[in-house]
Amino acid sequence: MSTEKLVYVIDVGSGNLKSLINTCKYLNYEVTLITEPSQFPKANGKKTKVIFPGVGNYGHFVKKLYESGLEEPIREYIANGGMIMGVCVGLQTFFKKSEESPEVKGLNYIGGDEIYLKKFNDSTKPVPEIGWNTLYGNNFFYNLDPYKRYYYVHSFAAILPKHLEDADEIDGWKIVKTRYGDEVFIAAMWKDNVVASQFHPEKSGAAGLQYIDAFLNDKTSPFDTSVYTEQEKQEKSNDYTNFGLARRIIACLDVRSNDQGDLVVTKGDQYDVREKSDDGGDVRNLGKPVSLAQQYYEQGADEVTFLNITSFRNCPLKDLPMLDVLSKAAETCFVPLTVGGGIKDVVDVDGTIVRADEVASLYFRSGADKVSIGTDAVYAAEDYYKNGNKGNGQSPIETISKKFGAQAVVISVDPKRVYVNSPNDVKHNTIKTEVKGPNNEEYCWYQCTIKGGRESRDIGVYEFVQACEALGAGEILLNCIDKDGSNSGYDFELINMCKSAVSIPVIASSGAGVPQHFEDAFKYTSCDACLGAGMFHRNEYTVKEVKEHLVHSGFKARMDY
Ligand code: 1PR
Repeated sequence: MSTEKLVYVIDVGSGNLKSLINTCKYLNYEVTLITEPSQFPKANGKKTKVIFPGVGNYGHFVKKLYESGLEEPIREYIANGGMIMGVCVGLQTFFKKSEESPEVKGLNYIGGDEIYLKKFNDSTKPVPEIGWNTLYGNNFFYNLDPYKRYYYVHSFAAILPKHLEDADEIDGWKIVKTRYGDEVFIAAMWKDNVVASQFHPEKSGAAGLQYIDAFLNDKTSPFDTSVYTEQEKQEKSNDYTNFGLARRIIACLDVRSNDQGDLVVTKGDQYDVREKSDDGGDVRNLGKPVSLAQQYYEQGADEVTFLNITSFRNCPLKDLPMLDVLSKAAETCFVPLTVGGGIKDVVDVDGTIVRADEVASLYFRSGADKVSIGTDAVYAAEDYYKNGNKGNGQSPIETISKKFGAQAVVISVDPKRVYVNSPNDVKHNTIKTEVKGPNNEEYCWYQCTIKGGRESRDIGVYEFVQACEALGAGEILLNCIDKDGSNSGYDFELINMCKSAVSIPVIASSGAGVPQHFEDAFKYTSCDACLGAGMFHRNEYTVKEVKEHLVHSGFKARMDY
């Protein structure tokens, strides 16, 4: 094997490792993992390439770096001129400190006591920043492009003080910036043999692949933007109407075994996934999960979500069917992948208890970026209120969030609308609705269900999502059983109620039937992303058509795929 085609990847248990390995392999590079100092290569100028990926909690990550004895070898490698690329928390580690974990010391290559990792202001925008943002500045490098979008998922960033927002260089580092709402932060930085990005290039589609390829092949110049027409520049540029983020479109695959035992993508009407027939009907088969995921990636889906909808049935851990699906999909889909269904403490066939964070870890190691929790999140929220608005530290939300970061924990909620005559009739948060009930009721609340809508619980969505946010969730996937599979558009009242309850991002789901429904959701609610399923699986519309519709209607969408 020629040494030029080898890249080393530092492995301190980071969640995005598998995705980075996949991108390097896709770019025809062999990958060698570094888990201990002896495996560190000797710096040999441009010939040695090391990638330093990080995700999740800064303190947890940096502590693991020190514990594994890799801090000194990294410093030595850099001092000797070896090429290294930091990703996300990998970039953050080059700063002196982070508000996230003040007790932990970073490598301190840039920023000193003035620029370090600070939490975004969540009173002005959703935090974490999750989605596709642009870059700006006057000092681009490594094929980075101001007209492309890159994927971010983080609550902390090297936020620049106001007087430095126009800077293109700091402490001898070239910097490229990103604006998220009212704050500007360092998105990428380059000095000599070290380059790093806050965004995830391994999840940034073609734009991210170009950047990693440039690093691996020493193409230090910026992308040549003269290839764009003025109209293309206009369409691709950022107008900051959505804090800087493109309108995010997610394709969702509900996966289960059919009666023949094959794993298929299905889609229900109000969660009933069987064909209508007198004898019960077969499970609807709308395709194979991996090939559909690939198809949606190519159509420009900004994320793909897989839900194992029969996860309440117990299954030996090693046979978890979605592990293989994730692992294959992650080989060619370079956008964020979420997996849900069965993220809970499980008892394996031999009686061993496997904790939810270990189950989640199996998925992350297979290529998932986020896990979504349904049923167990409802139990956790109920316990939270019983416990005087406190977590017990043991729920899947808490354990996964602590280990992998809040951004990796999505809560998938399956609510049903319940009508009441007056807000005083129930203890739950109600709304005055424009869609009156069967007996002309003017109020409703949204009741949480578990086990795919099979069981209703005594907790409303408003209270539920607040508990989940407090326990450490990073995003809400807001389904709606009444609207699911109806092709009649999203439930705006539900979305607006949920948005008013939390400051974490909310994904609108259930009811999309035509591109106009996505536009309406972005127009009439402040949802952070829209998810669609049936209309894509039935080939009625492509993801690309939805995005073109949005752009035509004046919304910014990621079109560079
Ligand atoms: O409870 O943590 O094991 O997770 C189970 C997961 O499976 C939950 O996320 C739950 O929402 C999901 N689920 C369970 N049963 C069903 C079902 O359909 N019978 N699917 C189900 C829920 C919701 C969306 C759906 C949209 C958009 N699916 O993902 O695809 O409603 O559809 P549309 O655009 O066609 O209207 P746990």
